[in-house]
Amino acid sequence: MSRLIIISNRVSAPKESHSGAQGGLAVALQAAIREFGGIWFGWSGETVDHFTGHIHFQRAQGVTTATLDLEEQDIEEYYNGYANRTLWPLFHYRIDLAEYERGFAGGYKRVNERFADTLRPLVEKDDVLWVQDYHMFPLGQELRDRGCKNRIGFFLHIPWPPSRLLATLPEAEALVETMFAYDLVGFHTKEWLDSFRHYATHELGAEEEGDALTFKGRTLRLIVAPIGIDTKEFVEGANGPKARLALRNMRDSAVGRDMIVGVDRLDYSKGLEERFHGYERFLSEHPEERKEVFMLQIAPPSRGAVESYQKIRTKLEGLSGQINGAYADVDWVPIRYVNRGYPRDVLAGIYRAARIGLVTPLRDGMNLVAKEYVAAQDPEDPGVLILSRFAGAAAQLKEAVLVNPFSADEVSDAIMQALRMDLGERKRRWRAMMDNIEQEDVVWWRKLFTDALMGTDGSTPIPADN
Ligand code: GDG
Repeated sequence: MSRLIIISNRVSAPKESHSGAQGGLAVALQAAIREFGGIWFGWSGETVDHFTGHIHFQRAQGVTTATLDLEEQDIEEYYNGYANRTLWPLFHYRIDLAEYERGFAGGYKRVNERFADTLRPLVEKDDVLWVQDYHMFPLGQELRDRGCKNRIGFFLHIPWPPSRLLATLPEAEALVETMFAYDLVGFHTKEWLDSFRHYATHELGAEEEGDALTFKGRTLRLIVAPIGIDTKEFVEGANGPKARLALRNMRDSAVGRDMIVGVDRLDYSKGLEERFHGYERFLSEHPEERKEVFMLQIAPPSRGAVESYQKIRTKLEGLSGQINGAYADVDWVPIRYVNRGYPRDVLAGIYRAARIGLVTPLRDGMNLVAKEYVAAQDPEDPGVLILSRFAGAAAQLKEAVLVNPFSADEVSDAIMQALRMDLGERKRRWRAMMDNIEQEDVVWWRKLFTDALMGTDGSTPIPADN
């Protein structure tokens, strides 16, 4: 059997098992490494003065991780720079925020070369490699340039932008060309896959045949593989003691009011500003509802070294203050805005306490919060998910109340619709969404991809050195 080598920017080693400490993706990838043997390879999170290529090996609970330290300049140019100031905004359709700097592009290439240089000697003949996400687009090509003939797959966790937007990136053509180093490329939705295919065929001139694309003699296969959550673990967590305690505390503090919850990394792609405006529209249009509801927005800060993240943070602080200033009363505050993270099982209890899950990204590869909110609900009295049409999750969770997150009116109407929804309809919609979340969980996703990559899904196997 082939070993599986997973490569991503950051690596998650298994932690001592106390429930809900780790996200579903980390657990699923660790399980894959346990099943196939192999390594999880990536950046250690540490910086050093001079890059040495020294690899830190660790083994915990049957999972080997191999990590590298990078230089401060690497992190500035590759991580804070090209990954999070160039690619992230562009791939979330925000070319107004995307910064195109040669220095970033250079640092990004250098780090991918460093990854390839250090990883190459670890790769054995029959290993299968799986590269994760936008930090590592050119890694496959760098490995091929170093003689690596193994099967290599790539999965993109964020959207793929329309060709006309991607074309604004100076390195667009070169970047897409390097994708042909992979044997298999996966996306969360058909929409993202189609955008990639459009660029490859229309701008690059790749040939299309079924789910395969060929360019300059190399063929890659495309696959839609929507990621799920660790549903069983999450439902168990939601029924566990910590979640129950959190649920009780939330209910006590809600004093009979309906809670609307949002949980997001503090990121402009998550549509928090627009969400606040939508909620404000609801408050202004329905004065009779004001003290009947409140919104809890949990938003742990992320990528604080990047200016656009500092700006969105300041903006949201101002906006939540403004809304609270305009509407609050001595015994009621409309928005509880919290800039910190909570343990997963506490989150589960909070989700369950909420009558409405408000998930309104402007653009999102998938969005796991939407799935977690549904999974945490009480089957006998489930809450309502309001979900952006522009999240990848909308392709699966069709029974959510789907909204255009840019429209304050639609968000406001959806809140009203959710508050009025009777138990029968809430249960029917919840059951339909839960069926999907149970079937297409994170293990299903992982198998879908690795089976396709290893050729064990009944599709024509990809020749190892095509
Ligand atoms: C990228 C793509 C895609 C949030 N606050 C806390 C906390 N979280 C957890 C959530 C959820 C995760 O973080 C966020 O996942 P998302 O999917 O919503 O978003 P991204 O971080 O942007 O992830 C996305 C994903 O990759 C997977 O492919 O779905 O589209 O952008 O699990 O629960 N967790 C804890 N405390 C918090 O306060 N413990």
